[in-house]
Amino acid sequence: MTTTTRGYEPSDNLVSLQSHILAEETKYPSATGEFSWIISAISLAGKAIANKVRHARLQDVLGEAGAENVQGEKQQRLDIISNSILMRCLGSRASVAVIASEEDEQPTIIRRGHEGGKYCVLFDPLDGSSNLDVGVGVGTIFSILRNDPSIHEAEQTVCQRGATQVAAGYILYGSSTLFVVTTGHGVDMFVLDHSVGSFLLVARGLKMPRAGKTYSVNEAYSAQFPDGYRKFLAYAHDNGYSSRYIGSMVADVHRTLLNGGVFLYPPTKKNPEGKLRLLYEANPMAMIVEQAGGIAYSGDVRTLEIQPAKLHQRVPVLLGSADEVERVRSFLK
Ligand code: AHM
Ligand code: MG
Repeated sequence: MTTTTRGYEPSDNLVSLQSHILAEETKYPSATGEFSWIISAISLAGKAIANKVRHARLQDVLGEAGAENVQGEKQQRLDIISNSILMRCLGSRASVAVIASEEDEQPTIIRRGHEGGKYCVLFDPLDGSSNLDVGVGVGTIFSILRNDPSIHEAEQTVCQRGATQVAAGYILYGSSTLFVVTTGHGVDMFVLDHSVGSFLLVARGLKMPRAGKTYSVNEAYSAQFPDGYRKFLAYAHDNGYSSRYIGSMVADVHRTLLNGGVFLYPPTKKNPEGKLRLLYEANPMAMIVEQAGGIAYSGDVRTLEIQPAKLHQRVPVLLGSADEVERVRSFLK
């Protein structure tokens, strides 16, 4: 196999996500195969959500649902549909202990540890959904944690440091449907082939560029950013950087992963803690980025080291190519 300039090995053989995860599991003699059932549930949900997203305008399911989620954000009809698809796909899998979603106030206990519940699955079912009406790429972000059977309270169970994630990933519903996942041994990327109905491996061991002169931030809020971020932006303006911001985290992080650069969502006056959620947005993206050789920080702490206090906790996000993240950090000191 050859390594391309994008820093990943293209896969010559036809390998589905399902068979890839099963093959990975055989490397661990103690693995029972239960974990692969969880990935298969997320992949099934991804196919169903991709289908809904593609047909949303034709089936007239775009627009707001008329309700707000627990975080006071307007729910789109597709947020609710995607949430329910994930719940239905994951709810039947034997090893799922707890499910937690951006759309639900509290995590749902599916089964206790003594009933076989081994894993907690956290997700943002349809991130960037306010972009749906205009046909922009949106995504599902997920994080998988081990269930500690000695903890009985669901929110406490899922409040684990990102460094303990067993797996993390996202599905991007864009010009193609992509499944990007890590189980802690590099990052692999799959594309949904509608003709065979499977996510097929297109890149194994994806590595992001070490540097990249692109920054991705909602610059309209820059007057509200802490000084260091504004100094970095001034530096970027003077040093030939480009700006790319879709306003859909999965799409913006995916571009940063492939092309390099830095993605930021700093604290603002409106969101002094940052806007993005630690457990099901920042942590899974941080794991993916670090596994691809990048860096992820929230303020002056490595995102994956933060001990969460609550399910819907927000954090500032700074992630991307190692050199670029370090450059931003040098302005923040
Ligand atoms: P959501 O989870 O309610 O969809 O919000 C998260 C989205 C991210 O996808 C994106 O990075 C960010 O909000 C954009 O926020 P803003 O419009 O403030 O730039
Ligand atoms: Mg979101």
